[in-house]
Amino acid sequence: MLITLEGIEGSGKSTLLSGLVQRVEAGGARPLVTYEPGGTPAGDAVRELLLGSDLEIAPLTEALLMNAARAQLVTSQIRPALAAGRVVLCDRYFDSTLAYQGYGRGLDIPTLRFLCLAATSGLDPDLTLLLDLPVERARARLRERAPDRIEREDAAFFERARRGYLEMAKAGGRWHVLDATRSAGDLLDDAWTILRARVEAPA
Ligand code: Z5A
Repeated sequence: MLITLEGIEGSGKSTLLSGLVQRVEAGGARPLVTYEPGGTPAGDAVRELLLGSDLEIAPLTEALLMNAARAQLVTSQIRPALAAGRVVLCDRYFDSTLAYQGYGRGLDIPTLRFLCLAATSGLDPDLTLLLDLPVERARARLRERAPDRIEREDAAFFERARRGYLEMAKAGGRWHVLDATRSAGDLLDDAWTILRARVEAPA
């Protein structure tokens, strides 16, 4: 079972993820917990280039690098964990590319979907939790932190990414939208209600 967390930065994904991991582990499972971009030595090197550098990186290059890190993560970590029957919890996945490089930067969505399909060899999440939060609220939470290369974009960029996520979530199915203005404890309870039956179901 592949579970992904999505949302703009500061929406509380990492906080929710650590709470979910505790609950999944308390049930006796040994989940793979990972993130994008990164999660492997090669992927983390690409992450440093994408987020930690001041390099000028064109939107398509950015999308390709995100997918290069993703291909490594899916091949070397996620697919083997799923094959071993483990639950995988991933902080961001290909929906981030569609939201940021697609809706945010304006790249062609079908082209991005093709790149993501190649990078993941068609592996879709079973369940995606979207933490939805107004951009201003999210930015206020991160005010103390030095912004990385992408976080230096203006609010309009993140508004487009947020709108993109909400647009994608209209598809329903694997998508569950959580109101991220709620407290971290309430969010964890909401998310656990959605996940519990699935991760505790007998194999
Ligand atoms: N990116 C991309 O463009 N394309 C792609 O394909 C992929 C990624 C995969 C990755 O950043 C960047 O790469 C990201 C998208 C882009 N760029 N931006 N901008 P990252 O991995 O370094 O960071 P992030 O994913 O954006 O997450 P974050 O900034 O660490 O935020 P978060 O995980 O969503 O939130 P948090 O760390 O859990 O919480 C932030 C603060 O809010 C913290 O002080 C918490 O204590 C507080 N918090 C958390 N929950 C709550 C609630 N419920 N109420 C109040 N306060 C809360």
